[in-house]
Amino acid sequence: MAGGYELLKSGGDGEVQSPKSYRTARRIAIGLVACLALVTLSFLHIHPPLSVDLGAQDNHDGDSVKACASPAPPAARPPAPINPWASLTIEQTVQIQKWLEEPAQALNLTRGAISKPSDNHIFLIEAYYPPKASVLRYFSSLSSSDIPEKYARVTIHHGSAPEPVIKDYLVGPLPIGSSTRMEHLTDIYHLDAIPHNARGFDTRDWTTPEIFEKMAAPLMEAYEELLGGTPQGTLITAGSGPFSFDGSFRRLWLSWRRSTPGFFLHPLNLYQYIDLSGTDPSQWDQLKIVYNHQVFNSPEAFMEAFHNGSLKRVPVIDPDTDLSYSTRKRIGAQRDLDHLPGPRSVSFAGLRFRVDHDLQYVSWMGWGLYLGFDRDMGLSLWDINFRGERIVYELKPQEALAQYAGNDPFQATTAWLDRYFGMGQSVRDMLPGYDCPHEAVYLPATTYSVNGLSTQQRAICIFEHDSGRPLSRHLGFEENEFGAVKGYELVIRSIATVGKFMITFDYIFHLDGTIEVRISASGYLQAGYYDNTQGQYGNRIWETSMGSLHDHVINYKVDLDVAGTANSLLKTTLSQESVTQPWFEEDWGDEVIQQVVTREYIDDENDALLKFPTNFQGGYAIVNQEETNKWGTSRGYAIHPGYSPIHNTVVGSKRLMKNANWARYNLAVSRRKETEPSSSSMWNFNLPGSPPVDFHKFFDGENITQEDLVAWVNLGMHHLPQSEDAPNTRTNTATSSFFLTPLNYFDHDVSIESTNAVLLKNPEKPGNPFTYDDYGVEPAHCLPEQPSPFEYHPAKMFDLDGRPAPASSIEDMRKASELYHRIKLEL
Ligand SMILES: *[C@@H]1O[C@H](CO)[C@@H](O)[C@H](O)[C@H]1NC(C)=O
Ligand SMILES: *[C@@H]1O[C@H](CO)[C@@H](O)[C@H](O)[C@H]1NC(C)=O
Ligand SMILES: *[C@@H]1O[C@H](CO)[C@@H](O)[C@H](O)[C@H]1NC(C)=O
Ligand SMILES: [Cu+2]
Repeated sequence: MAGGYELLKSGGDGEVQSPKSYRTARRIAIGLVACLALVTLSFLHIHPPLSVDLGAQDNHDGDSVKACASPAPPAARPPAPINPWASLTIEQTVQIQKWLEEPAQALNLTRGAISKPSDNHIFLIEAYYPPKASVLRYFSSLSSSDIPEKYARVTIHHGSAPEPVIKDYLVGPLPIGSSTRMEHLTDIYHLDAIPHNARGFDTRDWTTPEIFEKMAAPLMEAYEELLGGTPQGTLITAGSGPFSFDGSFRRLWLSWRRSTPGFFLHPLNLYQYIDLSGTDPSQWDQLKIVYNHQVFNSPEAFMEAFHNGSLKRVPVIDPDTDLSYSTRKRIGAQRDLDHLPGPRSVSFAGLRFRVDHDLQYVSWMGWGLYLGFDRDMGLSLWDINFRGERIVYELKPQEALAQYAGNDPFQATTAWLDRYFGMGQSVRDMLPGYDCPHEAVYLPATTYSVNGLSTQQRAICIFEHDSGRPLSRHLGFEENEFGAVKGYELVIRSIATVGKFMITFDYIFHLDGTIEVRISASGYLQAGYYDNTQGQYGNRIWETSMGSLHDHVINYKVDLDVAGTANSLLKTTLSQESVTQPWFEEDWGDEVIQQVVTREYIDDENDALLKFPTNFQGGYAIVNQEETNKWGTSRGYAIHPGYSPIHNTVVGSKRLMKNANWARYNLAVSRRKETEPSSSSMWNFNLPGSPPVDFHKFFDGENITQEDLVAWVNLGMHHLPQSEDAPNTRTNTATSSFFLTPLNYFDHDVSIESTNAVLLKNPEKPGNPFTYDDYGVEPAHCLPEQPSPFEYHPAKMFDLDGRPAPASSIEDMRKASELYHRIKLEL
């Protein structure tokens, strides 16, 4: 604001400004005072006399700067008094846990935190979403007898079964009562039971003594000499995945890293392939060791070569080497004026969005929606309405893959599917003022793990911001042509940290009915060990570190309901034609080459595995053929590519096969089914050959014309890391988005309804300023509340009986957060 705005002065002729623009100048001056006040607010508290000065300024002006209204959001008016997608409360979860542990259920359970692979334990308890039909019935009747029954999904590791296996169960109806039953949940999977070798992620795998004894102890001497450290000291290890092809084994490559801040960027060149199959750790084994491109089939062979002088060695890095390139500590000279805090956004007239904290319902400018949150993928959006019509029933991330390349066994075999690790479970509190603006409203989320329940108070943030550009504008001279609509947007955000890497999930609502779905990535790379054989697979970023080439692809479920649930898939193609017309003169000839649009409906689901056309000549939309706008055009919503609309480069890798075949396309459209709720599952990661959810099986030749449809849309990035990825990847280019945007859905652009807009009128006399109508919405000014001091708290933990648990140690917090990237082998 203070950034150099000056009223235009017309030459040096001293022309008198109109009273209106004079007032504007005064307003700006007052605003400037308010901004300065902001900067000095903390000071003010200690030095009251300053505020007297401020008051004096105001009195001088004739009206005083009042304190702004509290930035709390006004109460929301959800369409129903319940959220059908609400997570289970801690009490509900504990009640289910106790019920499952009753002898009547005969599950022979051991509590997760003390269980061994050969025990039965509960891996997950969470809400299971009700069928769409029952939710829609309830929303249209709002009769309490139509409230959908609540069910939980429970995952149990049956480690003590003769054939150890993982099973998912439905438990309900809830609350637990005489009618509560438990049934094996199979109809949403393409496998009856999940092989135990593909079981859920558990950091306690690394506390098993056999891991240290068999994998690390025999190599101790070599670690010190070749890597310059020991597993108890300056080295840590990391595991790559997937761990299995079809569940017949559980094996992974370990690679070593220096234990230093930003250890992700300090890989070393020793790799060990280990076998952790089955539930008996005494059977676990070490299969291969690779050091500096030399391969050994046993620790004995490796150690023999190490001792007999035949091992080709790489010099160990000097212990005094400065490793700080991988830290986030500020370096360099301070830039000009960077000692001042930058601008911050303040809603001077109070927040303009409504939030129901308990129901997790949000509304803004004609939009209304419910939020959900789960272990696997975190935040999801439900029943998204705009101006009284449902646009989207469900908008939910499904899976996030990252497939690497390299000339070493670790990078070359890594193909993460992050749902396995629990992207929702890996959400931590946001940094207020940094991750979201100061006035953002935060919502909590609670997830279940074998170690207990964890609540993040700031899992989700919601804020409105000024995009800084008008949504529409025109300069004109006919009446009512000249004006602009401000480009305000509502953002709903959550940030998941999966090991090394953060994904910011944004849902951005626009005034014209557009929803922008965007991800941005940051955090550390999974760096590879650099030597001169690695150039084809990335860029060198340090002495012995490289950024390894990889693709990210993130899949979303978009259940659009465009003017109802009967929808079709419209394909639009832009191409070129030559036409001759009688109306041309000989000068140009009678042939014209021009663009032409063709439209077709894709009827067959098998033809709905789609890529965007070259040069984006055309695209795809979900339309209702039976509902037209005023101009007779079918009402639709387009799936409009945004930034980096890529799909996976690699097809046919054994490590990403049937478990992620959604990643081959930009988008795909299938008939919506309760038995196909998701394109992936947490076990898909470790079962590329026979996954529980095989996306291609959704496409079985059904007619998708005027049916309830789901679009499965991919975002992503071809990530060829560079030296500027150190210390962390930057969100400005590591970003991807798509838009759901009205396509002949309305008769005209509805953002013209906005009163945060201006309409100009020609001056009556040449030289006078334009007059204008601001619809009575003038910039407000007041003294904003002082931003809360920065604070950050660890997650609140509860044990499986619902009691507050003692605060986690930093080591436990690290284990839960750094996953397979920092395995501390325990002695
Ligand atoms: C219960 O599980 C334990 C392992 O936790 C196992 O040793 C025992 O045999 C199981 N009991 C039954 C009845 O299956
Ligand atoms: C050293 O040990 C390796 C691994 O067992 C063996 O292949 C090689 O022949 C040995 N070399 C000498 C010189 O003994
Ligand atoms: C699909 O269904 C629509 C509407 O019922 C029908 O017009 C069309 O012919 C069907 N397509 C095929 C290939 O059966
Ligand atoms: Cu990346």
